[in-house]
Amino acid sequence: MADVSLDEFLAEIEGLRAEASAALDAATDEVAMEAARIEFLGARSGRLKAIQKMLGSLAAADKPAAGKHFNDAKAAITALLAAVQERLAGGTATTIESIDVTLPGEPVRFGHLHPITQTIRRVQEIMARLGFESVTGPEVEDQWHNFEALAIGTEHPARDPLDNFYLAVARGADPLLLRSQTSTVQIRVMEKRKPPLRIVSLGRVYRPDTADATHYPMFHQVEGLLVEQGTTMAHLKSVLRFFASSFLGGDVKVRFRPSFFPFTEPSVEVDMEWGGRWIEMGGAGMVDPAVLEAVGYDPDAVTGFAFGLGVERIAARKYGVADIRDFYRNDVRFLQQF
Ligand code: FA5
Repeated sequence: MADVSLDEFLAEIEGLRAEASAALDAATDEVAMEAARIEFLGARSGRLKAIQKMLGSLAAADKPAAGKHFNDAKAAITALLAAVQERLAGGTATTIESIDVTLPGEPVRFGHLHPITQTIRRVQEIMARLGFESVTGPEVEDQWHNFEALAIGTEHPARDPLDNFYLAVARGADPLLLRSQTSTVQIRVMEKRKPPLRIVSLGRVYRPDTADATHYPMFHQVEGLLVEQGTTMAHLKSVLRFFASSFLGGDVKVRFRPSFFPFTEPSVEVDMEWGGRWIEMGGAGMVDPAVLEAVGYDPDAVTGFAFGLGVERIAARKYGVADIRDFYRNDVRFLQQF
């Protein structure tokens, strides 16, 4: 027969734990703390020791549970003692270090995508709604893709070394270059795929232009290409108008001015009117039959249109930026506005 029931034992333990906690909390100096330690944790006559002896008087079945509670209580009182020791060692410092919840918090600063990256993604989204798939091409190009396949012959001034970044690396006899336009991607896609085609390509291009408010030696273009049966200039204008209205918001007028590009016929300059001002955004036209032939398409079976716009120019227009060089000055005060 057990002399002590489990309930009695547990009540004993809880009582001791509460008393120890109160005594240690109240200890304001080393002497009081040491007295509490001896009273509760003392190895010979501590009160915990006394309770431990009671364990022997419990029924065998209750011993594991009782033992566990005993160990928990001992660990808790020991931890409390360590905390009091730390509190007393730290002196008054601990009270002063407590947190002043009335102070304003430190604001967390979030970054965001560069306005040109945001513009690129937005353009891709808008064009996707018209079924234009986003594709990319290399920035280091050969002369076939940058010029020849686009009907820009050897004598054309656009190939002038002063107007291009030619590299000291050649493929065959022709030096490679940093592409001067994204029209290269038109060729790369048409060489690999059969019509119908709707693609859009946004990426960096390079020209040794002197930097000013509307020019930068590295800039981005958005190239669009659609090749399908029965395509006309009217489709081109509708797509550009939809694009401009979606991108800039509101009703944007699109104007074509006659122009010349070796790879489109007819060719036009694309101006957009928004907020009362006309701005040149890029070039466009119907894909020249010579280009369709160069990539193995039948110009009698399909027609297509292509356009190329300056991304910095359309971004500047949208955000009211007067000088595109601001996009590349890395001034956080400027960039965080977007
Ligand atoms: C072209 O590059 C043609 N590939 C566009 C094209 C595509 C025509 C498809 C027909 C069919 P252009 O050289 O005009 O065209 O350049 C197009 C646009 O790029 C310009 O209107 C302008 O918005 C932008 N651009 C040109 N040079 C710079 C520069 N240095 N810095 C910033 N933007 C520029």
